[in-house]
Amino acid sequence: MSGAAVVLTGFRHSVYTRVARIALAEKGVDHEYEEHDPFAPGAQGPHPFGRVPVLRHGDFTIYETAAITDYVDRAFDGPALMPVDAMAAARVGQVIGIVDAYGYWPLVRQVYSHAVFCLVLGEPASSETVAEGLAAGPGVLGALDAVSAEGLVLNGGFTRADCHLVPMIAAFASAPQGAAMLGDFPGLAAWWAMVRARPSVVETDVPLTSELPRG
Ligand SMILES: N[C@@H](CCC(=O)N[C@@H](CS)C(=O)NCC(=O)O)C(=O)O
Repeated sequence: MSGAAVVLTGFRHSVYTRVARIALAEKGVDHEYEEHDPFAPGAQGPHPFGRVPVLRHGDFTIYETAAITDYVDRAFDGPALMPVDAMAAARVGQVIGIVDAYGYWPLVRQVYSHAVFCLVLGEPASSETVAEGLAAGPGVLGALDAVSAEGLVLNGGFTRADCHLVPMIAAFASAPQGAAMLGDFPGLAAWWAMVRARPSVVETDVPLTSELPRG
């Protein structure tokens, strides 16, 4: 089964797609990539809730990014993306939960979208929305800073926690206000300074341009 074709459907500027791409890169999984913009009007994709990414492996289809990275880690050879230690493994799940439940919306959909993405694409942006996202930032960054300071994960040993957190922090820190706020959390800032140079992180960094393919 692990020799079957692997196809990732995603959107080039999607942080969740980048999570999956980082996991695939870390495991060294050869795969095809299909572009699908879930925000395009009338977009019909393979995800029943209209999101990306979706992974196919032969006849097996999986969506929800945490399930995708779990599957990629278990189904393919390559370096393990989960710690063996029970506490460290629990922290990985906690980081993914923080990112999904409390981080994605303010850091990405409020700050990054309205302070970076919309400006580059010439789409309407809301400074109120940026302010709302920034107001939520210290709570999220503080929780993650505490995890990195503890040393179980986000400490140099690359795990699914890093896969899930990298795209969110990359997007947030691409806004000047986000980069400034990240500097207030030294543990997390040091983690980001280290991890951003990693090959899987560099090769999945898609530059944002004003030409956004639709479809
Ligand atoms: N719970 C989903 C979230 C994925 C998600 O929100 N993806 C965004 C792109 S980063 C998306 O497809 N958004 C489309 C929309 O909100 O309509 C997962 O973990 O995969």
